[in-house]
Amino acid sequence: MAERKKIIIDTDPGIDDAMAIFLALQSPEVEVIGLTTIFGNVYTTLATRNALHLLEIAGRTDIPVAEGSHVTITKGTKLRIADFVHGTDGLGNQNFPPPKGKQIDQSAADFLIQQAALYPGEVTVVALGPLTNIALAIQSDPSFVKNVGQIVLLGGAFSVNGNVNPASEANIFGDPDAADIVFTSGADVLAIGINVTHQVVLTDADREKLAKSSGKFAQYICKILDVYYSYHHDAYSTKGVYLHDPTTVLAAVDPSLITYVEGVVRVQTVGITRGLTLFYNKQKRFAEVTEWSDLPTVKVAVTVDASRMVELVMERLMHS
Ligand SMILES: [Ca+2]
Repeated sequence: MAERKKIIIDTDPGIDDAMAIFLALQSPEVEVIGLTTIFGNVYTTLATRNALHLLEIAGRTDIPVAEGSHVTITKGTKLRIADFVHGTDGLGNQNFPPPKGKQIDQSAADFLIQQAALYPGEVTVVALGPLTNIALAIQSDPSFVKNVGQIVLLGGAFSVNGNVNPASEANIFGDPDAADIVFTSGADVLAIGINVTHQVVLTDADREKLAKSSGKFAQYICKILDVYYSYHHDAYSTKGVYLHDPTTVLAAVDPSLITYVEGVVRVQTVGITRGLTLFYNKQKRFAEVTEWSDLPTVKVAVTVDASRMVELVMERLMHS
């Protein structure tokens, strides 16, 4: 068997984060070598607690958890926390007992830097929350960009409306300055935006199937899904939920499930369009130097094999 792809999941669990983490642990194509935590769906302290809890549920306390930043890259402390989407505990208001384990002493950024240096070109960072930790790693170690294999991130709304407001997607909105650093860093970045993840829907019928399965991950996920379903029903009138984070994990597990285009992405950091991701396809050579000129390109996902993705999520959560 080919060597498994090493991945570190940067996460703010989060209901779809929980699904994504379990999915990664159930995917023989990848080896999860660590979790790093960030604010977003919940504050960072709770994200760490939830990450430890999820690994205990999975029986994978061998995987280290490194705690990430409590503030944005510009030291902002007014964070946008999406607990109204995921429950005040981030996991569907289930009031799980506190985890027994503890995070490691290293910070998330230091852990990312260390692992990328230890396995140059081999570590894929799957970023499922605001990009603060990744930007900190880029800023504090000039060799991180070259050492890291790929950064597959959930972020952006490319040619569609955002989900925080018409301009901005939640993870980018959480720390737009960090996102702009990551997109322009020169690292191998693959962005999965909500233009793609909104095509990957777990329907009410899928959920019933999950509930009937005896798989331990399927059972756990069905317990925490209520809040997430009600939010989607109220906000989008959909009979199902978007699988943002699982889609992003699967793009790392099997890149053939998506297609992408390449270009330069900049992030608006101020004003009413703060958090907007703007993709330049490089087709026109502008007469003037622009804020997109001479910057490294990134990959932006455009299509997805949604039915295969949902099938994989179902299979892997049920057979656990
Ligand atoms: Ca997330």
